[in-house]
Amino acid sequence: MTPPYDLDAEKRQAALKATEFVRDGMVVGLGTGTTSKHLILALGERVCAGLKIQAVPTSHDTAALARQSGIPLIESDNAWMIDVAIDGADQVDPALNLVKGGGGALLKEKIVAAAAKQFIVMVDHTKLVPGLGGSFPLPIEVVPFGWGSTARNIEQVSGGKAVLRERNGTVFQTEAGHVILDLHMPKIADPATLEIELNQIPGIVETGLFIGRTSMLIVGHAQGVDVTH
Ligand code: ABF
Repeated sequence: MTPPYDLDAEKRQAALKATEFVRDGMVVGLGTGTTSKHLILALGERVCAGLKIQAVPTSHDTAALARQSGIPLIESDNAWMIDVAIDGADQVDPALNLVKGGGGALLKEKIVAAAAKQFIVMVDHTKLVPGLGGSFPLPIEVVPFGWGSTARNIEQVSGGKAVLRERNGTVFQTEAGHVILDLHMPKIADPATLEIELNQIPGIVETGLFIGRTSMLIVGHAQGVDVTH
């Protein structure tokens, strides 16, 4: 493959493939991001054609698009049993570990992935990396109180640089009212250990590391899709 790539087409192909794993009667976790938009639109068409599903959205944007597309939603305070959650990712390593949260929805995304019997990840080919970190910082959702102190603790544990996320000159706020620290590290040598260490720091709500959660990876590329179980 040589540039320029049609990454949106790759995402769409991956999303269309993912819809094949959604069947009548399922409760489906709907991810957030541009790849998930393709998924929601395609699932909406199938719902209009008679597919019977209920869905749990991972963001307000996803909920709005799902409603517009005719997909019935389950309210967030229900004790759902999710059959399959389908979402995008920012990085995927060879062990199918992920960095997620570039869009700021990592908390709901992880809750939904953790509640799902199966977690399907859809990406364009540029998301595949030999190791996590480097080109993409690790998003970490933290409570606003004492965020500077939390950032310092994160830097001590990781050896990286934690940067408060801003959008259009103001501090980015998540749907849960938290802030995001983007942790820049040249390489995350041991993602599983880093996740455990970060989770011990007070103030951290959730990290964008998704370790050992991927049941299936669908990668879009110029010639079609690759599926890895
Ligand atoms: C969500 O959307 C996030 O976890 C991730 O940041 C992003 C994936 O990117 P894309 O817009 O390419 O689907 O899944």
